[in-house]
Amino acid sequence: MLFGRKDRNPIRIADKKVVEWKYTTCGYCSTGCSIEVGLNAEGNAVASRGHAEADVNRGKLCIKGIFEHELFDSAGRGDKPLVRDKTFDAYQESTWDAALDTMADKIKGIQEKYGRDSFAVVSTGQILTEEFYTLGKLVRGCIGTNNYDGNTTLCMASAVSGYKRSFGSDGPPGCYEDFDHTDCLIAWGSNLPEQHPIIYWRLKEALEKRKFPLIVVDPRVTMLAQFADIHLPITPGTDVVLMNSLMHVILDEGLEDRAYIEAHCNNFEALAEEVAKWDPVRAQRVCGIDEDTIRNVARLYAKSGRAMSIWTMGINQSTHGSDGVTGINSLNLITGNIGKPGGTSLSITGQCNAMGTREWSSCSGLPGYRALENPEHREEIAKFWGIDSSFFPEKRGLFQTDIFPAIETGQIKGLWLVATNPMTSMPNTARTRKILEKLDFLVVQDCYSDVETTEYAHMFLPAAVWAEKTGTFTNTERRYNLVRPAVKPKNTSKADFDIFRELATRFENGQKIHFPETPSGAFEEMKQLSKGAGRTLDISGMSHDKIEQARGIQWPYREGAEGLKGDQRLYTDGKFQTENGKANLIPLAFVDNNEVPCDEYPFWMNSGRVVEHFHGRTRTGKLGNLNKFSPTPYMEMNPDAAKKLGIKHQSYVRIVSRRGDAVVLVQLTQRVPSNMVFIPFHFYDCVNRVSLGLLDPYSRQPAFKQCSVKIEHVDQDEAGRLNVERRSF
Ligand SMILES: Nc1nc2c(c(=O)[nH]1)N[C@H]1C(S)=C(S)[C@@H](COP(=O)(O)OP(=O)(O)OC[C@H]3O[C@@H](n4cnc5c(=O)[nH]c(N)nc54)[C@H](O)[C@@H]3O)O[C@H]1N2
Ligand SMILES: Nc1nc2c(c(=O)[nH]1)N[C@H]1C(S)=C(S)[C@@H](COP(=O)(O)OP(=O)(O)OC[C@H]3O[C@@H](n4cnc5c(=O)[nH]c(N)nc54)[C@H](O)[C@@H]3O)O[C@H]1N2
Ligand code: SF4
Ligand SMILES: [Mo]
Repeated sequence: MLFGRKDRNPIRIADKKVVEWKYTTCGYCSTGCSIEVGLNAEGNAVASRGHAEADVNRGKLCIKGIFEHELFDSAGRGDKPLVRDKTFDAYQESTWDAALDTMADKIKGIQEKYGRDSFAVVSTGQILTEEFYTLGKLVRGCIGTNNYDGNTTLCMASAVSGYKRSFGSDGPPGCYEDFDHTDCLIAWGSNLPEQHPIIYWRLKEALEKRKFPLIVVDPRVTMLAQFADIHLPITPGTDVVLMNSLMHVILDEGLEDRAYIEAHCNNFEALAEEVAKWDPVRAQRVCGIDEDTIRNVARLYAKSGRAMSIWTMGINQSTHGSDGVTGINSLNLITGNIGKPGGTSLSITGQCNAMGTREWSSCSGLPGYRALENPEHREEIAKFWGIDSSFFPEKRGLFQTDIFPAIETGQIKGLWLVATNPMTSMPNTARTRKILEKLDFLVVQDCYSDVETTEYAHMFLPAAVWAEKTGTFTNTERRYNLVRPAVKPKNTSKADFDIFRELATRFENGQKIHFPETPSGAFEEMKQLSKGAGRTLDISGMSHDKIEQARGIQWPYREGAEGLKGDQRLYTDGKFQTENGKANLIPLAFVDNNEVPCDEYPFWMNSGRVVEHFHGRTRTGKLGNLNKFSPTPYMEMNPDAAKKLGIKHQSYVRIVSRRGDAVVLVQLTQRVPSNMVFIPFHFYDCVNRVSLGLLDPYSRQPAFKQCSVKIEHVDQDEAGRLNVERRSF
């Protein structure tokens, strides 16, 4: 193929000699793009392209998706199961059978000695839904520990909690197509162009066809903020105050949708009483947005016929994360903007299958959004699995962020980590390290043996990566999409699905419960469990083949459904999953409990992501084309603040908090205000050495985005050497 003028160095795109394209779904973010992986005659993955007929991405992929095929053979993949008696002894290679025998024995030993809940399991948002369902069966039905959670507590827990408090159930009610209908959009703490590039592309396309105001609430001038009509650089951790004040103006000026409130909402008077306290004059002093802008935005939002809000970690990762979500929901409820095209409250999910774990993993309850607290639900699942319902606990156990402190206090002695790397992703690395070192038995199950947490484990189980396996992911808009294997599992790595099944046979209940041999068998069970009057999470009309044919189907999609489209929106009839069917308006008192800048630690430390990398870089750090664009741990700093401290662009500095310190390269930029620094969290031994992570009272999610730091000069040569060491994975 030739591009450009023929007589002047035309760019040639190498012919990769693809003989077959395999349908699958991207394994990074929750956008849910349909991908085709190209195989050459030898069966090697050599190219990736977006699927032109997929509704989500319509042929597009972002920079991570384009290089997905390079992943299978990337460095550091696990080869064989590894075992050792003591942390820091040399690992011995093992067979799968021997490793799983040891694992089952160790779990049983710990449970016999210290009780069933003394062994904990923390999973992820990154394995397939059928794997989640199977893991749930194993943990809830066979191992029987109640201390079972996922890394989604670091990510989506506030959204889940807020949705449940407002609407009586989890499940994002909107869809990407809402961009095509809305008249006003507020994005709260969400940087779509970098973190969900293809959702951003959908938004941009909608904006090109039909202009509507885009309002971005973020203390940083993110890429999305640069494109916004109005940017609200909010004081960190004060979104709830802004929400209260927006609602204050709306009620004060009579801009609310009275009919909708009366027909579909509980508790309006209590909400009105609280927001009455937050006139813009008072609110501006707390949230840093001037009173006129607050009034202007409130009027824009309430007067546009259809308004929507989206949000991501700027809201969820906060000490008022769950409250913030209910605040956004209330803003939409009082303006009648739920369940209608362009009027919605849509949390933008994080990991590729953060939705799948919420739906089916049994982490915080039982499969299909069932609750441990509900005796009928316990009975129903126990019967379906063929065990006694008394085996289940009667309320949920600890969240991930409470499991770790319970290891510290000795209540929990053993831990199994499935597809999560707390050494990089949990706040306060020094504390995390000490906690992991305290364990009698730690198993890490990951595709990459060089993941940092393996250093503290007693056993490493090599898992297959996403497109070496079969199953489904659910994306941000409740759409099931299909992952088909493009290649075989590398080395002796196994699909997580098979690891769970094989471990289950080693437990007593594993003999009683049927574990289907294939992911589609597990999918059939999920379908059975999803059926029922009034269930929104109904997938009974789907099958793997149908999902592929449709390139993704949204739930609910009931048995006998015609066509290949599920419901685009929830709550279109204004009926919610609460006792009286009405949504709850929740008054939000503001509690100012963050670690705020002071004389000694004068900067806010904010953290997040860049487009090229995904989390702890186990994948993107090894792909040349991604890593070369963002090879170094760095920190955004305002030039005025730097000048005062005598800090130069591209010099190294040490950031210090009450927890620890880290050395980073400075990038001077106006993206951050003069009292804030921003650091991507992708690098090990960096931002989370410093972070605090106070917990939200409802969701137990850490406030990764707020703490205070000071900045010190360091020896440039020494820091440079340290940095090179850190980059070489
Ligand atoms: N390239 C890439 N994409 C990803 C990921 C990745 O690692 N890399 N990870 C995926 C996952 S799991 C997730 S959860 C998402 C995260 O997606 P996003 O949440 O969009 O990304 P972040 O950069 O973590 O945070 C978003 C913004 O929150 C802002 N913020 C900080 N404090 C506040 C505050 O007090 N109020 C408000 N309103 N905003 C605040 C930050 O300045 C930041 O710009 O991305 C997903 N997509
Ligand atoms: N400071 C700060 N810290 C943060 C955040 C922040 O914004 N700031 N964000 C938080 C958020 S939102 C999140 S989601 C977490 C993410 O933090 P982690 O959960 O630690 O995320 P990853 O680094 O993606 O770790 C997932 C691991 O699973 C492995 N893996 C991938 N696919 C598979 C598979 O199919 N099977 C198995 N067995 N393993 C697999 C990967 O190799 C990787 O090692 O970080 C949180 N930490
Ligand atoms: S936007 Fe997300 S799902 Fe789509 S290609 Fe990029 S990383 Fe993959
Ligand atoms: Mo996340």
